Amino acid sequence: MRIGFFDSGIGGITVLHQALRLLPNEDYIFYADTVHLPYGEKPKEEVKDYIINAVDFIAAQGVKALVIACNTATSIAIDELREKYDFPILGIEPAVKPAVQKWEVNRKKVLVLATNLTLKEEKFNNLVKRLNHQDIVDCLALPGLVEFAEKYEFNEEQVIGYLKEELSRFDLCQYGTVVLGCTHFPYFTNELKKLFPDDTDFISGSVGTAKNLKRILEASHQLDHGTGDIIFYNSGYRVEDDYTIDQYQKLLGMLDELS
Ligand code: DGN
Repeated sequence: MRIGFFDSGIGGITVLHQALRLLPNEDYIFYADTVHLPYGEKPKEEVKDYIINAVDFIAAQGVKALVIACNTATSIAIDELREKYDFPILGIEPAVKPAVQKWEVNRKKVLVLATNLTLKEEKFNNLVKRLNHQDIVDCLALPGLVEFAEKYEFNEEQVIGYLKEELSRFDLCQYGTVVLGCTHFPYFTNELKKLFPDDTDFISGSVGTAKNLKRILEASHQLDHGTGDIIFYNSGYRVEDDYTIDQYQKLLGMLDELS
């Protein structure tokens, strides 16, 4: 059986990329809710409905596990989804915990970049509270990066201009770790790196999520002998045209180069 991956758009590919590295002998379904993206600026209840409909569709295709490869969707719907389905459902959350642990060593602050919805949600705010370090964690929503990614605009100059403006009110030298708390953001790691001091760390939850997925499949003896084949769906429709499939594959290639 295949493993499902879900995001509002191409962000989920950054998590799928990590899974393909760790679990190359699995086959996958990648579902992007392209009709309803972006999720990050919409009302929570509306987005929750989109997520439930999408996951209903994915479940109907038959999957042995599902990765909600979207921080926004994880923060607003993961508990409900886990109650509804009997296959394992993994989420992704801003990697604040390892970032705060780095503060213990370098005494430099943490900047969390995510969508507005993720940053507003209880799940994220409780996590920061539990770590008891609200004083060293700053947050910034960057919806523009989701837009750039979805238009396949990885044009460095434009992206850097946007980032410079959004980051202008922060003293970037005070940060030791930047948390990429939206799965669309790793595409822009190089641009972000240009703006922060050289020793700044950039971390996302995608490696941890892929490791968890492997651990769960191993523990339940569900590892397969597949070929890394991926079936793509855009909002309930199987993607069959070569151009779009090629675009998705190119993104995986681009991520190979970034890492
Ligand atoms: N990629 C998603 C995330 O990780 O939060 C959301 C992007 C969006 O739809 N705004």
